[in-house]
Amino acid sequence: MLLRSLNPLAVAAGADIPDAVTIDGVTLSRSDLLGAATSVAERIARAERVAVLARPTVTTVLAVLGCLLAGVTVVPVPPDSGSAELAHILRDSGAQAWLGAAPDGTDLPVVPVRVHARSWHTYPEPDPATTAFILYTSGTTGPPKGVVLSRGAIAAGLDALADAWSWTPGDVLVHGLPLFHVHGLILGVLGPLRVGSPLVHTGKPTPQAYAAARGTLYFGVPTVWSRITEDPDAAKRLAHARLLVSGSAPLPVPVFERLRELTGHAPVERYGMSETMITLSTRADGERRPGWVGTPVAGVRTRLRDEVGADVPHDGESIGGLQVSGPMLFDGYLDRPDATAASWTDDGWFRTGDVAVIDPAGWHRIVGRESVDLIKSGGYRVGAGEIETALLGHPAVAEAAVVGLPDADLGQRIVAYVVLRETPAEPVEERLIAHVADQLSVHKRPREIRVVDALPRNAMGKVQKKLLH
Ligand code: MCA
Ligand code: AMP
Repeated sequence: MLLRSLNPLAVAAGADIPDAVTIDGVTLSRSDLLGAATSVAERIARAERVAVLARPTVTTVLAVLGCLLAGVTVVPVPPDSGSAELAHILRDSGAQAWLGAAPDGTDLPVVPVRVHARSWHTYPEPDPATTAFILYTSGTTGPPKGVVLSRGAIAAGLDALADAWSWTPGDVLVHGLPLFHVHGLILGVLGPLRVGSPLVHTGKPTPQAYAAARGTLYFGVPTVWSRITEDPDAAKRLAHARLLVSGSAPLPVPVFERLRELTGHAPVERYGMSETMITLSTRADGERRPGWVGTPVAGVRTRLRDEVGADVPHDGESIGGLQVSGPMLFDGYLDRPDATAASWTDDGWFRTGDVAVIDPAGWHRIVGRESVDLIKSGGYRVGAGEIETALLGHPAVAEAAVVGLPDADLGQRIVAYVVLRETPAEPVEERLIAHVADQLSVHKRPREIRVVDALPRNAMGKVQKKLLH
């Protein structure tokens, strides 16, 4: 039963860890975390679902841990959420209160998190099928959907990674990723607590911050690693590390090679989704292949299917839609039975929407996505549709088409093509960018607006995005 427990502090029970979590300049021991999180649990134990404004602070960590102790579902909210995105997440999730920090002008009750409060009450371990998190993630159209992740799925996902990466209490994890997604929050906070290894969160994931933190295990999205390779002095200071792990988006081969050259470490690549946690990874004790994301982690099976559902051979060359199964998969999209049903095959496999090849030894290479409407920018998943809707809500915009164009720093750069209602008296580009940042979130803003006279459309009137580049 211990294996499936998701009381992250119980798993590392035993000796105290004096520096269990360091974040935003504050260090808490394991017993500090347990005492303060239990006091949070006492305040919210009767709630079902609470929203947590996921700033990288100790308050966020304690709010999440308190909910896990009490069996309350956490809805992490991006701290830069704009008005439309925030309203959507709160309405859709049915969150009953803010736990910890809250945005200005909120209508929901706010339950404070007291960092110095302590309680030693013990709670029974909730059923592994209980929902731990509802994480909001973008689809190709419409507003973000709530991904329902159970305690059991998270426990299985973290244990599979500890195995793949030989992650032990002797490690110190360093990262500076946001705390509202699988990568930074589940892997990056719950992972070290479950394993019993200290965490150092750097705030922003800058090359200087990574170089200054003395860790053994470092997590980053490709943009973080690419920026580190552009700062060779910082990169060389990572030579002492045990493992550099890259994920959330494709790691360009030149960045892989440069990182190996500067740090002496070939990075470990791993692949996953909010819906599936991490399903594929290079192993700590195994081969590393630039451009490849490794083999299935414990409990995972994968297969490739073509457009009509026929089997695609695992020959290292044939390309097919990647489907996965395993114990770390989500339970479905919140209140979206149609979207949930559409993402599963009749025989119980999850359609990732990614296109891949698998070689005879079980190695996977992610070739791309099935839809041009899902963009990965800086490791963030952004739907073209939600940005188009936001742009169309601006009075100056008559038509909009959003694409992800290749970008050396961000992987893909969000570019919006717009047709304006009338010729503006002054340039509108900056105002449109700010409009999306205010409505959705800063990281979803287009980096570029291109004003055009008309969008390319086919005979059916559908925008031909492949012509926008
Ligand atoms: C610029 N800024 C603006 C505007 N323009 N603010 C408001 N309105 C504007 N129009 C400000 C920003 O607020 C910020 O300010 C600064 O400009 C820099 O913004 P930006 O360029 O967007 O950020 P960055 O520093 O370049 O970010 C790069 C990054 C970030 C750090 C790599 O993209 C990142 O954290 N990515 C991680 C994504 C992630 O964790 N994905 C995991 C998904 P200020 O400096 O004041 O803040 S989970 C997943 O994918 C699966 C499961 C998996 O496999 O892991
Ligand atoms: P998210 O929902 O933010 O979890 O994004 C999941 C998507 O990120 C996947 O469907 C992939 O398209 C992409 N992704 C994650 N890790 C990798 C990787 N190592 N290589 C290529 N794409 C990745």
